[in-house]
Amino acid sequence: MQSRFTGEKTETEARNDQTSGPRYTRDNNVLSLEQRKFYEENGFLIIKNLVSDADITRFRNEFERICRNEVKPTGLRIMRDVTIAKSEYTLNEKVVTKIQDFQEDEELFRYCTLPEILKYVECFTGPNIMAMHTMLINKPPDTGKKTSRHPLHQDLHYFPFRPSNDIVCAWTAMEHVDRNNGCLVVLPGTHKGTLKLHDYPQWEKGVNMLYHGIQDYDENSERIHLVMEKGDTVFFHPLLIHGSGRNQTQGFRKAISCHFADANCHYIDVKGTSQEKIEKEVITIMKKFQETKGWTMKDVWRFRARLVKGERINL
Ligand SMILES: O=C(O)CCC(=O)C(=O)O
Repeated sequence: MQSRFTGEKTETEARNDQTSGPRYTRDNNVLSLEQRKFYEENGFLIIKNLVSDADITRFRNEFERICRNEVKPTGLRIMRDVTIAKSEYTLNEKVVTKIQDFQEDEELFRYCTLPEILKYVECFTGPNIMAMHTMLINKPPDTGKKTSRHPLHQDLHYFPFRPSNDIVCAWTAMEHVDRNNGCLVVLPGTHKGTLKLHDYPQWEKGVNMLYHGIQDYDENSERIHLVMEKGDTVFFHPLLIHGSGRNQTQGFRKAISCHFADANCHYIDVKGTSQEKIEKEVITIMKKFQETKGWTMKDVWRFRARLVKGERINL
């Protein structure tokens, strides 16, 4: 296999051609052999106590300012839970389930530039790093309708760029998370599979916007619930099947995350693939939020993407 751009094999292509040895991590003296082996086999890796309490307090304060409408960053999308989306119109922290695309919010975007985060990201993406997709998730107490669940999915379903092995998500717990407040649940090793068909699950009491789930996965697969403390960060592969359960507490479970990609990744055309439907849905939603007439999925992603280290290449 050869790079379309230079005619030579890229590092990723060389790694992907290997029949043995590491495919998902790079040797840059940050990860121990044991950590690399764990990610290679499982598709995720938790680094304890990575983000400071002071930074998490700053992210929390900025989130609250956004919820109070005191700051309105360009491009930011505010999502509400399906059970409260139509009943409460005043914006406040209790109706917001998630904010997406905070790349224009200087304070929140600091998360994507933290040296302690990028140091690990580089182990998966290499030195030229793009921040592609940002979220602060505020999982609300479940109203009894189980809509606070996030169905099992693969993040690659939402992404029109490849190769998948050069993309990684960093997800940082902003407080203690466990099964009670709906921590992440992962199916270890599923990053070695392919992208599966996704659609809205048939949940009786409704599903949140864009919460697509995998239709067929092995019900007997091992599941790991990621119990984490404030500041702990999990790095995971975009094909890893994951989701999160109901929040059965009265608190709002918060996490901040960013998907990073090697700037050498390239956009793909999703027409005719299982991602075509999500492309149409995302574009329709974007049109409601800003002037994006005639935009393709690639335009949407170019608008979101920011260089955080090295050189901007294809994305
Ligand atoms: O934080 C969560 O509950 C799950 C987030 C997630 O998997 C996603 O937004 O893709």
